[in-house]
Amino acid sequence: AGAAEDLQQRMEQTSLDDLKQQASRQHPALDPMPAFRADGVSVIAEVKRSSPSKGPLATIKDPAALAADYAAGGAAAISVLTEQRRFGGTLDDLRAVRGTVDIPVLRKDFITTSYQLWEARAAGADMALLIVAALEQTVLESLIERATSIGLTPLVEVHDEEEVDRAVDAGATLIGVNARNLKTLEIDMRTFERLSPRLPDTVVKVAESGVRGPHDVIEYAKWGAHVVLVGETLVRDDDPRASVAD
Ligand code: IGP
Repeated sequence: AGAAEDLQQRMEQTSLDDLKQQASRQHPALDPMPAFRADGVSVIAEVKRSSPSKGPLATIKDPAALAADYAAGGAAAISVLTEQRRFGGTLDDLRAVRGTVDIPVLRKDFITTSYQLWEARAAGADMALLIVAALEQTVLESLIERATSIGLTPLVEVHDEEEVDRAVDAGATLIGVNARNLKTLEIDMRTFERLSPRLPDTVVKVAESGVRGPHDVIEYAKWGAHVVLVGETLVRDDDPRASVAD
């Protein structure tokens, strides 16, 4: 059994109509873009229990408390991994975080269907991740449109030149360059340096993965990042609140 079966099971349990009902009871989605476009580099702080490369990263007893720490440290948004099999996350984690913070929340998962976008909004997410490498162009386009019509801001993830062009062509305005190669899981921050000039000035640029401390944030900012997304370093931190503030 894999992620596809998990999704299948959720679809049997909760109809699309039910999700739409739940979504209509949520507060309207928050728009992260004004904060991202403001001066200075913004931080998206991630709730990440495990990773496929390293296994369990930290015992997160209370995702909501961790997210509250991130927010108190000045995070512009919270990312919640909701993928169960490789990252140990759930939509319940996202719901818990949503109930606690009043900044935008990103659903970080392998989203391939509009059902998953509705799940995200029904759980209270404001943003959803779309990974270009996992989606055909027509599907990418329709998911960007659908996300936007639901009120979600799509964060469109790329890893090479061709994917940058596909993201831009599909109309993405928030684009994340993942320094981690999803096939080899190796991290190379210079992927962002290389791809950043290829992104139009109108796009908000997010540098994803590989941040070990303030020095790396400064490096990404120097290369043109408006936003950095930090997971492992923060979940392992004894004082994530102070580290976000740094
Ligand atoms: C965070 P890191 O190196 O700070 O833990 O990385 C984030 O970029 C990473 O979790 C991530 C990810 C993804 C996870 C980026 N894109 C896609 C799962 C799926």
